Amino acid sequence: MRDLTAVKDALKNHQIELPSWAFGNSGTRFKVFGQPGVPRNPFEKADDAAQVHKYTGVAPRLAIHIPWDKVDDYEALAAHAKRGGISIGTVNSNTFQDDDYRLGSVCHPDPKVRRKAVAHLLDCVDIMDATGSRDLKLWFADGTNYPGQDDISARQDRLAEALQAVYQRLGEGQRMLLEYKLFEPSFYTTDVPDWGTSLLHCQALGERAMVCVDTGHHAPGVNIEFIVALLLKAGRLGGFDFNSRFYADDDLMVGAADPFQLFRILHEVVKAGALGAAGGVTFMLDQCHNIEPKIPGQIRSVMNVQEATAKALLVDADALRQAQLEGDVLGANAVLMDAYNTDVRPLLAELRQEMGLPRDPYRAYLDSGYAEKIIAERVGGTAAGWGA
Ligand code: RM4
Ligand code: MN
Repeated sequence: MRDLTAVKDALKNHQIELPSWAFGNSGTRFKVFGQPGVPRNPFEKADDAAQVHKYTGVAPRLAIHIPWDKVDDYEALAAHAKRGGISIGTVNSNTFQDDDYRLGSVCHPDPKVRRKAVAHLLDCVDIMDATGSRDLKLWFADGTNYPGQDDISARQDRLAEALQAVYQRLGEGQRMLLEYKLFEPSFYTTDVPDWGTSLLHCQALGERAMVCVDTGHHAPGVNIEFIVALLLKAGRLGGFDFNSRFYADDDLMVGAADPFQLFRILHEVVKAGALGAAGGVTFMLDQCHNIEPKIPGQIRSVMNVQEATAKALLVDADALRQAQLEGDVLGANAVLMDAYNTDVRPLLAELRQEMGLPRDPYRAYLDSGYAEKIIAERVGGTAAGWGA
């Protein structure tokens, strides 16, 4: 796609969803560094997310995590978000921070614990009904640490049973996204460790069960764009959790560690025509800003995704196909690299101007005074963070 108007239209319609937890305090198991001005409740998280949308124009949804974002009135939260110009997106479940889940949640050997976990997942669907969310995202910390600790196969049966119960409860138009992760917190087996496991469960469930690809959840060196291409072909790519990593699940800003990988992933998405809303792929960030300021970190991440997407849209598809069919190895590679090596920042600045947005959202936010305002206003109360 080299017609610049078409490229710009595609970029205008490419929406990126923000994670509520990126606005709260976070850290490693060694230390959480608190930052001034951090939101103290989900309403303030929505206010901060609205800022990211205000300056980028392409981040109109906020994903929530339950119980981190538990409120008495979810309709009120959705209405509050709406007043800020955004809406509530994916509802993320959390079955990993309760003492009962020491040996797992939906895969736990004790049916009582499994029932508790399923009840939480069903509560999440109720929340989706109240907020108007489309997607329920499931990530399970379930697994084992030692060979022989539990029965690998029996745990899969327990998982399938729990997923079935939740799938049955989904309302019309709602979907279930099953996220995989190689390891951590479990070190020997993980019950949903890879895309194959996730896909098998989704296929057993039905069309509205889809795979979520978190870009930080693979072994080093795994070719993620290959997985993306296959899931797109199977019609089962439900969404991304974008972030970048140097070692494991680092949750750093997307495009920071390997912008070329992000481009290659988005090239597969663009080729499959799955960039816009009709493609059914949720492009979410799943990141933590442990040492950098949070709202600017989110703005930078959105811009990084936009830059990689713009480059993917600039790939000369005809020239690429031609070179591939002719077996022109170097020519085909050059077509891809030409697009990747294009400086798309002027194009994006122009696009933002056309959309009535600042040419540089990052700078515009810094100059806006919002950071100083929340630091002055948000005094007292408990800053949001993991478990708060
Ligand atoms: C997990 C996974 C989930 C996210 C939690 C916080 O590793 O990536 O998507 O909700 O972390
Ligand atoms: Mn994730």
